[in-house]
Amino acid sequence: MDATIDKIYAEALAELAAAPDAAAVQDLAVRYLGRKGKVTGFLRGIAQLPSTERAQAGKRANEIKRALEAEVEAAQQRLSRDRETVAALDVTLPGRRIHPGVLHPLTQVTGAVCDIFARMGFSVAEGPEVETDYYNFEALNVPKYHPARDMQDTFYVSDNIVLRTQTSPMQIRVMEKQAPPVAVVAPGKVYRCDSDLTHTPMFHQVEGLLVDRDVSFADLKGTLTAFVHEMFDPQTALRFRPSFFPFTEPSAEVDIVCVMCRGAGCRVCGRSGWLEILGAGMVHPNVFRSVGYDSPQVSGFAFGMGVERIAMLKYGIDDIRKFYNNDLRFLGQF
Ligand code: 2NL
Repeated sequence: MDATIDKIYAEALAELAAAPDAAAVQDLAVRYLGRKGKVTGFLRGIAQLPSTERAQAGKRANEIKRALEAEVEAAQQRLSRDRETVAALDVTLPGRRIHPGVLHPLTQVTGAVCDIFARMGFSVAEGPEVETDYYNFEALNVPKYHPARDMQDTFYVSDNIVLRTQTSPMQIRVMEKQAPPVAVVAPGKVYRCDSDLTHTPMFHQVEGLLVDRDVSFADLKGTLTAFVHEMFDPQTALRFRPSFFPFTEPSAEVDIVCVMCRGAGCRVCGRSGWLEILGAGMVHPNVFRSVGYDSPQVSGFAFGMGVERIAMLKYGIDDIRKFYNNDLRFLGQF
């Protein structure tokens, strides 16, 4: 007799495992545990059994009834949970696009310039954008009457305080703290009262300074040639033109062959075939005097370049304002 109830139980479990949905489980519960169900029928039949078998069969049948009820309950819960999950997860929806950020092109170019000089042994120094008249002009041999000091060209915070017009003040600070040899680049924001197609009141600069015994103009030429060949094409031709800065003597401006026309002459280079990319020279003895360096004993070169200009030439960008519009279609290209 026990064999029969165990068979019913095995049959019910097999059907339960195969039940595709909650309705099938409900149907199964009725057929086995309902008033006319197989398990209920078996329990009723126990009364007809010989009295010796009754207790044993009743005990077993009740165990199985409770076990099957628990299995049915568990199956119903599992199926209703699955249904909720399906409702919450629509696998046909398109995925959400992830927009990984990129560094601003000017940040990238500033980093690339500093990296090239770092590989040549320069360290990197950053400092304040608000400076005293002394660090921005006086220590750099910029005389009182020089046009760069004019209100038209410089943002004055007060009589003595300016927004730095170049990052050289940082290099003055380095020389004040450190005895030669010195090899440093100073990247950062600078400010000039100027605004048109190629000028913005705030722009970015990288300046460089190298001081040691016996530093010559040839060292300057070699260092800047290596820089240009790393930053642009290794074949890029460059030339040094005589120029003037109060803080260097002699001074030069450096041109590279036009990246657009390769020297033939075009709109970008004003038909000259050359593009100016930086200014440089041998550090003026008066600058060394300001920081207490022994001028004939040490010599050095310095240079300064506009990051916007380098980036415009490198990427062929025609309008400086594109760097500041924050148009992601532009910024996302770098
Ligand atoms: C330019 C030219 C230049 C320097 C910057 C410098 C710094 C020290 C001493 C001497 Cl501490 N010179 N800097 C020298 C020559 C040119 O910048 O056209 N910048 C955009």
